[in-house]
Amino acid sequence: MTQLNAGIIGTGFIAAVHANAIRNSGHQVFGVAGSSVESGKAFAAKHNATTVFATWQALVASPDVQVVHICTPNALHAEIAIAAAKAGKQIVCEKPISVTLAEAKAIESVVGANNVGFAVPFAYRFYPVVREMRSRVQNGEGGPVHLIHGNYLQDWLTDPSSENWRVDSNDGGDSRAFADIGTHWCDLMEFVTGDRIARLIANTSKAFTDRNGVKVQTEDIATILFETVSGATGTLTVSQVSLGRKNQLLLELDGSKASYTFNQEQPDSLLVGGRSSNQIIMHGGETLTSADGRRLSHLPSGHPQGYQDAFNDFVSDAYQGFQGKGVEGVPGLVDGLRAAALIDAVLTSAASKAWVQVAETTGSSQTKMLAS
Ligand code: SOE
Repeated sequence: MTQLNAGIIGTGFIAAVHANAIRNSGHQVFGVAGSSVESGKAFAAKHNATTVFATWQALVASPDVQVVHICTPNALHAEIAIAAAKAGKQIVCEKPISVTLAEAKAIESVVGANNVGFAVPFAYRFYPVVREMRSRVQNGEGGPVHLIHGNYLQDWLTDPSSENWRVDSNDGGDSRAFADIGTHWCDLMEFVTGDRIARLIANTSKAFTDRNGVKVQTEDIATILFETVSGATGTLTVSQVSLGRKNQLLLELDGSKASYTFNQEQPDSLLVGGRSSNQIIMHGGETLTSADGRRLSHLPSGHPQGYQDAFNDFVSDAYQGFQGKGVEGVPGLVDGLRAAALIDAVLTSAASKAWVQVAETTGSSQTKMLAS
């Protein structure tokens, strides 16, 4: 594997996670562009980046940068991704890849025309027990899945005075909670089951009508009922105002022979439910049955792997793909487009209070409203 030079645009929490993952997977944090030269310099010093670029445009244009990591507010993603694709760069773009489905399709068109790699950090796919869950569900061990349920709950926006660019639809887009974290849950569910949400009905709400004297335009909460292509029914609750839940992505799949529960706040174990007994499967080469779960178990059972470990493996596998050694399971542009279609469907349904068909992102780009 050749060491690649990465350029990171953005200097916030997730940019630091990207920097750690780039380094931990054997690549170089070559450059950074922040919202100011000062923020870039501070980030570069902390993450041993070689170069501080005055602007993201200069980073994208640099012949020394091979992979561009987009870690800015959502409203900038499409413009930067399109520029990076035109410059022939490999791209890692934070979710959501755009603030509209139309923008996502514009990215798809330019990325395809320039034949560059594109990965989206739906990194929860990279916990070993998630791969175990996927293997068991998709090999039929649990029987057909008839019910899918769960939530993604956080509490970091429960204080009405809490500030964040995501609250402003000009920076984050028209959806906040669902676009930010609901898309993670949907990606993980569809990745693990191999199924797809066919249609949904959504409700969104705000815990506070204004924050710091500014009228709130984006949702704190989304509740969704859905049906899948294979005929399963499901529910999802998304909230960033649920005190005590820090980052609780909970995915539960109920099949005719077994049920499976993954909780991101206890990511080392998978609960397998049965009629006569339940099992708790721990991560580890000696405890997991799936090759993928074992591949991603870097430490023996009982030595917890966490969020940064999963992110490291996301970057490692994505970079192998950028170098022509495609690894199955890396979330790519098609998954970013899928998330954009789901966001579009949730916003359309919440506005119309009707069931909507989730747009096929390989064909029509508009969500169709259905009679309920
Ligand atoms: C904030 O909600 C956030 O950092 C998300 O933006 C990430 O995608 C999620 O993994 C953790 O929470």
